[in-house]
Parts: sequence; C-alpha cells; structure tokens
Amino acid sequence: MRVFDFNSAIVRTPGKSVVDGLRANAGPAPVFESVLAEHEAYIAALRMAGVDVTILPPLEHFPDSIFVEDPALVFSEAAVLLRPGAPSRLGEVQELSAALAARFPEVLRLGEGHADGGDILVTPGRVLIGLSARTDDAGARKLQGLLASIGRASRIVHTPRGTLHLKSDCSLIDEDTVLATEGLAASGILDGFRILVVPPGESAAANALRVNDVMMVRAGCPRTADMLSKSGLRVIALDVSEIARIDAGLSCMSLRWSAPHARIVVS
Ligand code: CIR
Repeated sequence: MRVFDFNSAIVRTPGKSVVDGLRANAGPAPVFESVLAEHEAYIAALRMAGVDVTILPPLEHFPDSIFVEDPALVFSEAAVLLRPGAPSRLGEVQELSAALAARFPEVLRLGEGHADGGDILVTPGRVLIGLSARTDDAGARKLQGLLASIGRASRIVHTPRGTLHLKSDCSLIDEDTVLATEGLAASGILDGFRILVVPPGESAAANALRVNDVMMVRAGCPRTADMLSKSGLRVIALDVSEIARIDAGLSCMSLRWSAPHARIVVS
C-alpha cells in the first residue's frame, strides 16, 4: 500500500465562526457561504477519488476547527492526538478524540510541547516533522517517541521561516517525488527526493493533495496543474480562494487513512 492510498477521511463542516479563523496578515475575512461551497467541493473530490468521508458537525467555539489535519495525525494502525501550537486551537484535540477512538485500533496522545499536523509530511521511508511557529522542539521530540512506538521512523526538520506549516510549502506527489516551493527545494530538507518546483507565481500550489491516483491542486495555478498532469496524474483543480484568506489550503481540511474494512465508493 502506498502512503497516499486512502479509503477513509474525516472532515468537519465549517461553523459560521470560520470567518474569524486565524490569519497572519490583514486582509478581507472569508465569506461563510463561500467557505462552505469550497468545503463541499472538497468533499466531493475526496469521494470521487474513492474515499469514504465522515463529516463531523461544526464547532462554533473553534473557528479553525474545519482544519482537522492540525490537531491529529493518522495512520492505518493508529491515530495521534497532537497539541496545536495556537492557543485558540488546543481545544480542537478533545473534540476529535471520540471520532478517532471509534475508528482506530490505537489512539496515542502527545502529552507535552506543541505540534500541528500541517507540519508533518508522511513519506514512505519516514515522517518529516517541521519545526515552526506552531511546532516546537519539545512537541517534535515527543512525537518522534510516539511514532517510534508504532514503528515509524521520523526526522525533525525546519519549516522555512515565515511559512505557516511545512506542508504549506510541499506535498508528496508519488513515493519518490515531492512538489515544493523554490525556497523549500533549496533548503536541503528534501534531499533524497525528486523535487518538482512549483512554477514562479504559483507557490501556493505547493500545498496540493495526492489521494489514490488523484492529485488535488489549487485552482488558478495552471502551470502546476499542467506539470502534474504530464506526470500521469489525474488532476482536479479546486477553488480554495476563500479558505486561503485564513491561511489554509488543501491538505489541512481532512484526515486521511486506509482502514482495513472501509466501504469504498468511487463515483
Ligand atoms: C491556522 O492559522 O491555524 C488556520 N487559520 C489555518 C490552518 C491551516 N492548516 C494547515 O495548512 N495544515
């Protein structure tokens, strides 16, 4: 099984409070109805890629809770409840725990430090954990221990300064190849992988999402889409312009894994 073979996913419907989601820069807040539409299209794309999607209810107290990738990390064999680095997001962890306990044979819990799922890139050989403003040394080290306990090797790297999450700047394309921004490609973090650099002006497209044989890419980045199509992938362009206003992209809106006996619907 490849690390991007998934038959199951969890997402969370945005609450109206999503318009108050965290954002690093001043700018217009997203429009709730538009976020909802982008989220619905995202769910449809996951289903089209062959994934059974569980939709959790909105949490108005947690504006960023639509971004379920950050409070947890999931594999077929276990889930890990993380500790997001933004204080307003810490409570999202508890809100996910019952859904994960019902679906995974083992649920581990990060007990100290901070780590956001957006800083974690799962590759075939190891899990890369990016230190960032959200993921600290204590959290990364503790997470390494948890990963080792389920037989997963990991490496701590540095998310480029000024980048929210490691995966804001990269995504796995296939078992040997990573799509990355020019800056991340030059950093050495990805040495050993074949790197496809996103074309100039399309750096936001580096946060793409491989699900089975589908590659979800941010709409409005035609050269990236073209490059990926030429790699033989079925590319689906998704509009994420509203959620981008709160610093988000494609990977952050789901937790994905391969469950042993999941119902698979391909449409
Ligand atoms: C935040 O700042 O936490 C949210 N507004 C965006 C989180 C995006 N998460 C991700 O890319 N993994």
